[in-house]
Amino acid sequence: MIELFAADTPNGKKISIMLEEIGFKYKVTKINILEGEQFKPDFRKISPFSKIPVIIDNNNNNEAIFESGAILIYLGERSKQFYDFDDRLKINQWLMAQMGYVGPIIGQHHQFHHYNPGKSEFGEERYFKISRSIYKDLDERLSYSKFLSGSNYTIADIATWPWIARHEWHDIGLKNFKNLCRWYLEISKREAVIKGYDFMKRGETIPKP
Ligand SMILES: N[C@@H](CCC(=O)N[C@@H](CS)C(=O)NCC(=O)O)C(=O)O
Repeated sequence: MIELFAADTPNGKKISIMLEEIGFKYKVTKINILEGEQFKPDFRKISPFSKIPVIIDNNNNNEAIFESGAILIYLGERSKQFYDFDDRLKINQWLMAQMGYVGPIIGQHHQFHHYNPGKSEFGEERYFKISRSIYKDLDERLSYSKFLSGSNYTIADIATWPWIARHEWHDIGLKNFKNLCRWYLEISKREAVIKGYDFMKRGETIPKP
């Protein structure tokens, strides 16, 4: 059994989707980040930066793992799924690009454009512009590659997809990016993605482009 500590955010959904994909049994412990539960001393013992997601693997000496990219690699290695050893070099690049660029930039776009509009013209413009170029760059990649790291669906797609699933907040127009849209819709149809998307069991459905 895996215990998943998460909130209902793109970083949380990465892990619920992966757990659904690999078919590992898991239970969700909700961390209410709006009420500051991430700062409680017990949670900080397993999450040094007070962030979700974190997992504890009861089948591996209760190992606790933080950072969504590290968790995806761990689960990929444990399950031998979606993280093919021979494709590691490519998968790692697309995974790290998500962790270090796509997620943090779109996260800032959420902050300035969605949550706090009107507070900083500079912040709004900057992250809108870079998020738009992320859509464009992903679209270009997907014009000649079926999935991000190549012809197979991998943890790089699992890490990136939940961020694009927030496309309604972005106001960039997913529909205008034909290849990104194709990739998004193809992944949206997967049973594990549909289930993992609604891991908080609130009846959430995947937003259409
Ligand atoms: N690089 C981290 C980022 C995690 C992260 O930023 N989590 C957010 C929710 S999506 C969080 O816990 N925020 C609470 C806070 O910043 O206080 C990862 O990918 O796991």
